[in-house]
Amino acid sequence: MKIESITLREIHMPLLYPFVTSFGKEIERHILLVTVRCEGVTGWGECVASEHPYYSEECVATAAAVMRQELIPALLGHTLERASDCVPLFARVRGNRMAKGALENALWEAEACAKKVPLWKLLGGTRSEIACGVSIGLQESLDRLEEKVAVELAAGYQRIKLKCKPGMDVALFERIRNRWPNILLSCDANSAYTLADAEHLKTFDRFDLLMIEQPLWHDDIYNHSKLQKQIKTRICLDEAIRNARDAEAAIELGACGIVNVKVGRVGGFTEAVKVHDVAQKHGIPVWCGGMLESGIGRAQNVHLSSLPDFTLPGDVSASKRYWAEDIIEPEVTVSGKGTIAVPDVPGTGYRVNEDLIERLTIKKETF
Ligand code: OSB
Ligand code: MG
Repeated sequence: MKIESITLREIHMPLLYPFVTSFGKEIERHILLVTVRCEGVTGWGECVASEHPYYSEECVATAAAVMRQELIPALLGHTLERASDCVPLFARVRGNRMAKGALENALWEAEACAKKVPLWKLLGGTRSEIACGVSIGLQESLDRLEEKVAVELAAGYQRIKLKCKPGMDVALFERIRNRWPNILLSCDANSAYTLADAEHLKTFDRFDLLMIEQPLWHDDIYNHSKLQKQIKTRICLDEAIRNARDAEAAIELGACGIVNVKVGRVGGFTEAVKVHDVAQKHGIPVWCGGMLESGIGRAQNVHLSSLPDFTLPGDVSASKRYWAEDIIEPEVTVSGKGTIAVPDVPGTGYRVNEDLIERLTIKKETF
């Protein structure tokens, strides 16, 4: 695959509902998209960085700058055998994994199209449908939260994840557990607690949660291992797992019993598969996280979720939960039993709606 040109653009997409977490509120997504053209095929990639560097250090402005200044020049003109060959080309740029992931994933899509194989096959996937859960942001009231959960359960979703933070935790779990004693329920603190909250976090055990996601510092593994010794509920690490070495360290230290794999957070499909493999080797289940992706990232998450150790429902849900109109056709849909069929056609099986993307584009540069 000779890399002939790359387009970088920023689109703005209003969310159907604001998404509120312990670190902030999102009303409209600012999304960087990349298009890589090589010898007659085109691959699209989505950068999962947000407008603000609140979930991670990266944001739209830094990712665009690093792509423009470093990553795109490192790629242009090269001929790659396979998408993962971009990893050494990017290696001297430290961090900036979401920026790298967007370009790498576009190359995987291009490779799948060039070889006329489904993306899942290229990644090593084994399942034809994936299990879906939802992530429910902080709500204004418990009544509103309960209504939201009822809607998602009626739609068939197999796991409900509640965002939480100090002062908005036990009361939420109590309300939802009382009404639905047997559902798969988990929570995500996005680093809102410290080890001084260990006694309080212990009280979560009585709600029989599938996991508590990233309770402590975003960059911490060691303190999670201390916390895990004090609580029964399994810890799932999200923010703290940047690569397969982190996953190995976290698992061997006993810092988590479950790993959330976000392809952008770990820098692209090559590393995401490695994280999966490390967890699988240790008997630790993984699931695919979400970053409020547009259809491009969402479709790629569907394919990643088909790997064998993705045994828990992911945060990969229907396009219509987030967007009035998604930028792919068909949009991602979820069956009444909370599953998504993994398209078994060359590429991702979703077409990119370029007209709509043009209308949503704020900035565009071609290199
Ligand atoms: O921590 O998983 C998270 C969204 C933005 C940033 C971080 C997270 C999330 C979600 C949303 O939980 C999951 C989704 O895309 O549906
Ligand atoms: Mg999370």
